[in-house]
Amino acid sequence: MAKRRLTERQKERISAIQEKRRQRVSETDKEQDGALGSEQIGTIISHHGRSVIVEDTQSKLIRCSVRQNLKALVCGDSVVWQPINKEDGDNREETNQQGIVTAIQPRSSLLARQLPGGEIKSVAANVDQIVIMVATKPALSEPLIDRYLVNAEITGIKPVIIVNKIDLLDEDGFIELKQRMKLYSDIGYPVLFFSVKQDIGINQVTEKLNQKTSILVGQSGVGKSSLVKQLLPEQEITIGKLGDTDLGKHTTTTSVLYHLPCGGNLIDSPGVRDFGVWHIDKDNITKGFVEFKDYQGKCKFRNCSHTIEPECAFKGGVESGKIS
Ligand SMILES: Nc1nc2c(ncn2[C@@H]2O[C@H](COP(=O)(O)OP(=O)(O)OP(=O)(O)O)[C@@H](O)[C@H]2O)c(=O)[nH]1
Ligand SMILES: [Mg+2]
Ligand SMILES: [Zn+2]
Repeated sequence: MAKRRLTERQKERISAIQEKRRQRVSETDKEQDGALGSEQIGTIISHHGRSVIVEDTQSKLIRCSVRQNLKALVCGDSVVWQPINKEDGDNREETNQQGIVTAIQPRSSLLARQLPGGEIKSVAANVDQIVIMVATKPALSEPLIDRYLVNAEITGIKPVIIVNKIDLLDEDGFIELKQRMKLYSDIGYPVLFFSVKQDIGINQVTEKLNQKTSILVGQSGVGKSSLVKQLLPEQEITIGKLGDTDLGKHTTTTSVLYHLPCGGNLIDSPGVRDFGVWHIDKDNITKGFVEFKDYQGKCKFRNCSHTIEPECAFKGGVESGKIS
């Protein structure tokens, strides 16, 4: 589609309209302020359309709406919120709204992904670790693991790979799987073999989750919620059914942050088909592959595309078996 050029006049008109809208929003916000209690700190536990569940410092859950001028909040965000003081005849009980989020605290990290339409969607904030869950069913895909890893490296969040459902493999199948996953352990990523069904590997998993805030990501049906349920049997968590198609059914529809008994937090997230890297430019994608690090800047040509150029360090790395 050809880009439409806006004239200066049109631009001025648009920004005047936007400014007016901003003023209107802040006036409604001010009107509400009279009914608000004092400012408090909380954490976003989950997100439901325009409202969020905030956990206060006493572990109480409060349903809050979000000030319109704030950017999109995500699970794990630390926020400032104010309780709504109820007056007689107030029918807010029906909406169950108990507070308003008025500010976001600075984020230590933000995981985002690109939607198929191109839009960048924030996934979770303030996480220390990305737990990439894959399984023997739905089938394991290295390109998908790679895209998760690139996203993790670019965001600066440490990844861990969990391979679930090893109960479905026979001995030879397990040997083959371990060989495939060696690709990742060889370049420094922790790989844990696991089965929720047969209770294999849970100790190593808890050890990794201990005292950290982690987000569980991976395709639908790999068993993310099943792991959460195993760690928190008391919690009401819906587990999906695997159909004949071998694909999950997108059982989890919204991210939720859970507190772990071992200390730390675990965010369960909805399964996604893909975790696109299209929003990351070529140089940064290259940096997202840790095994390229030693070869960066060592090609004969400074602008080497690592495809057809002679004396390409990357291709040398592949030939010597150091890069897969
Ligand atoms: N055989 C086997 N099945 C498992 C294991 N873990 C989970 N499952 C099954 O896998 C299916 C999907 O599990 P969920 O935990 O709902 O998967 P999910 O990753 O949360 O899926 P979404 O919420 O859709 O993203 C369920 O039928 C589980 O019973 C396992 O270790 N072995
Ligand atoms: Mg789930
Ligand atoms: Zn090169």
